[in-house]
Amino acid sequence: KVKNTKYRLNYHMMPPVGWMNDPNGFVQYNGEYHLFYQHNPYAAQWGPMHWGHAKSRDLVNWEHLPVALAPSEYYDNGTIDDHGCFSGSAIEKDSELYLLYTGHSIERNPMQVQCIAKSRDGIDFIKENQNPVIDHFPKDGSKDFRDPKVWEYDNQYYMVVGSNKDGKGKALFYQSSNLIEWEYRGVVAESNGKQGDMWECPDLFPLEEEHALIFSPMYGEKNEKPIIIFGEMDYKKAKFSQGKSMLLDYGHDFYAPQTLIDEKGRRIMIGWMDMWFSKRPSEEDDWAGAMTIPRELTYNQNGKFVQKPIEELKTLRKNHHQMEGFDIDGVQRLPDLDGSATELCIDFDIANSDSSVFGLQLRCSKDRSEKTMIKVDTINEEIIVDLTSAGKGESGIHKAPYRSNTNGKLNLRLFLDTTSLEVFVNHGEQVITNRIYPHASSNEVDLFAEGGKIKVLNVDKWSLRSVWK
Ligand code: DQQ
Repeated sequence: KVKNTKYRLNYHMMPPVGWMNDPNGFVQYNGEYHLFYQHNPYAAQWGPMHWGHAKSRDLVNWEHLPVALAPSEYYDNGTIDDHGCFSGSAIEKDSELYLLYTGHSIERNPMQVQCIAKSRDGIDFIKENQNPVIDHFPKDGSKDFRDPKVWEYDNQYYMVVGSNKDGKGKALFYQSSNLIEWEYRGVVAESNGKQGDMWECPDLFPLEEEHALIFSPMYGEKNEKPIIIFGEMDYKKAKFSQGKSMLLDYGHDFYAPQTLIDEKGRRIMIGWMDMWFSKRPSEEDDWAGAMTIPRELTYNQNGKFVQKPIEELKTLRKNHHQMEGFDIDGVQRLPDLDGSATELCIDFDIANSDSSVFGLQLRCSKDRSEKTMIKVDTINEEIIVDLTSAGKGESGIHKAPYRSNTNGKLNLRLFLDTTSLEVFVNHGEQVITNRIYPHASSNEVDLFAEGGKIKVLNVDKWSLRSVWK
């Protein structure tokens, strides 16, 4: 059990105790959603990686399940995954659930190989006797060879594995008809020189007419913000044509996202809501790490790529409060909008306002010495999340570009939880995710406008209930 619940989240997935990083094996199996994750059950720090496990009927209410994979003991001849079961994915075949993961062993050369474990009930997993199913990186890769993501397309199984060579991050492409024997097909995509020298957790999937590739890039020892690239996938030539790209999230605490396709045909992504270099005050309470809310990846009516909080999150809402048509000039405290676990949806009318910097102060202490600021800078067209006075966590300033809609309006939808803030700009055109660690009593909300007034068209606020009690 955790020592103290003060930093525990209300409606985000988090480990029962111990450490959590990347989402793994995100899949719908027998109608239920399963989420596995990189987990150290014994400490609040990264260590020998296990696969933690939870399931859900709606991606909102979760049930923790026993650890699905653990590193195996070390024998004289070495083992495949004695230093950890690293990230990977899941797929169903002939009613069985297959987990594909990276066996990590620092005493073996090569250090990382790809492995399989199977289950009939989705709870107990048995590692395959044939492991590793890929026992060496190919000529285009290196000893960093990890995070297999598998999918089915035209009755074949495909897989991308993250790697690097010659200073470029790469997605290595494999094909199989049975999930056990894999043929190496080549480098399906690689860094254009500015997208990292190592790609972790690649995920390649169809998205409406095109395909999309997401990955978490490293630059030397430093992990950076995950990227999405849109393009065409040629399965015959084993090539992904790399078109437009963008950051998936502009915040500090978002890494290693993974997607699934569900029975409704939705492409849903979840990410680790933390980062390798984050401060984690909850470690003193014996836990660390959480997942973002699930986001549907789709296109809006103007054909723009958006990340939409999934519909099911609306079942968390209680105590609706609405405010319509008012101006803010200076700083104004709005007691009806307060709370530490809330959803706020606000429409601003920029075209008919004269303030060029406006926004919100959330998780404010009574005297405003502690606060998490969201500023809209209409001159530089930027949304700024300023954590300088946000409490114990990271204290950076995080900026995302935005375009106000053609009619000069801006929508912000905010998901606040005890120790997190996810900002969706213009219905998911940009997202900014951060962990914050204010005092539990810092619950006030201010709206502010500098150098003139801002017209607020509408505010909806809900308290969000806890799924963990
Ligand atoms: N985390 C895992 C690796 C992956 C990294 C190890 C990304 O498999 O590359 O815990 O955060």
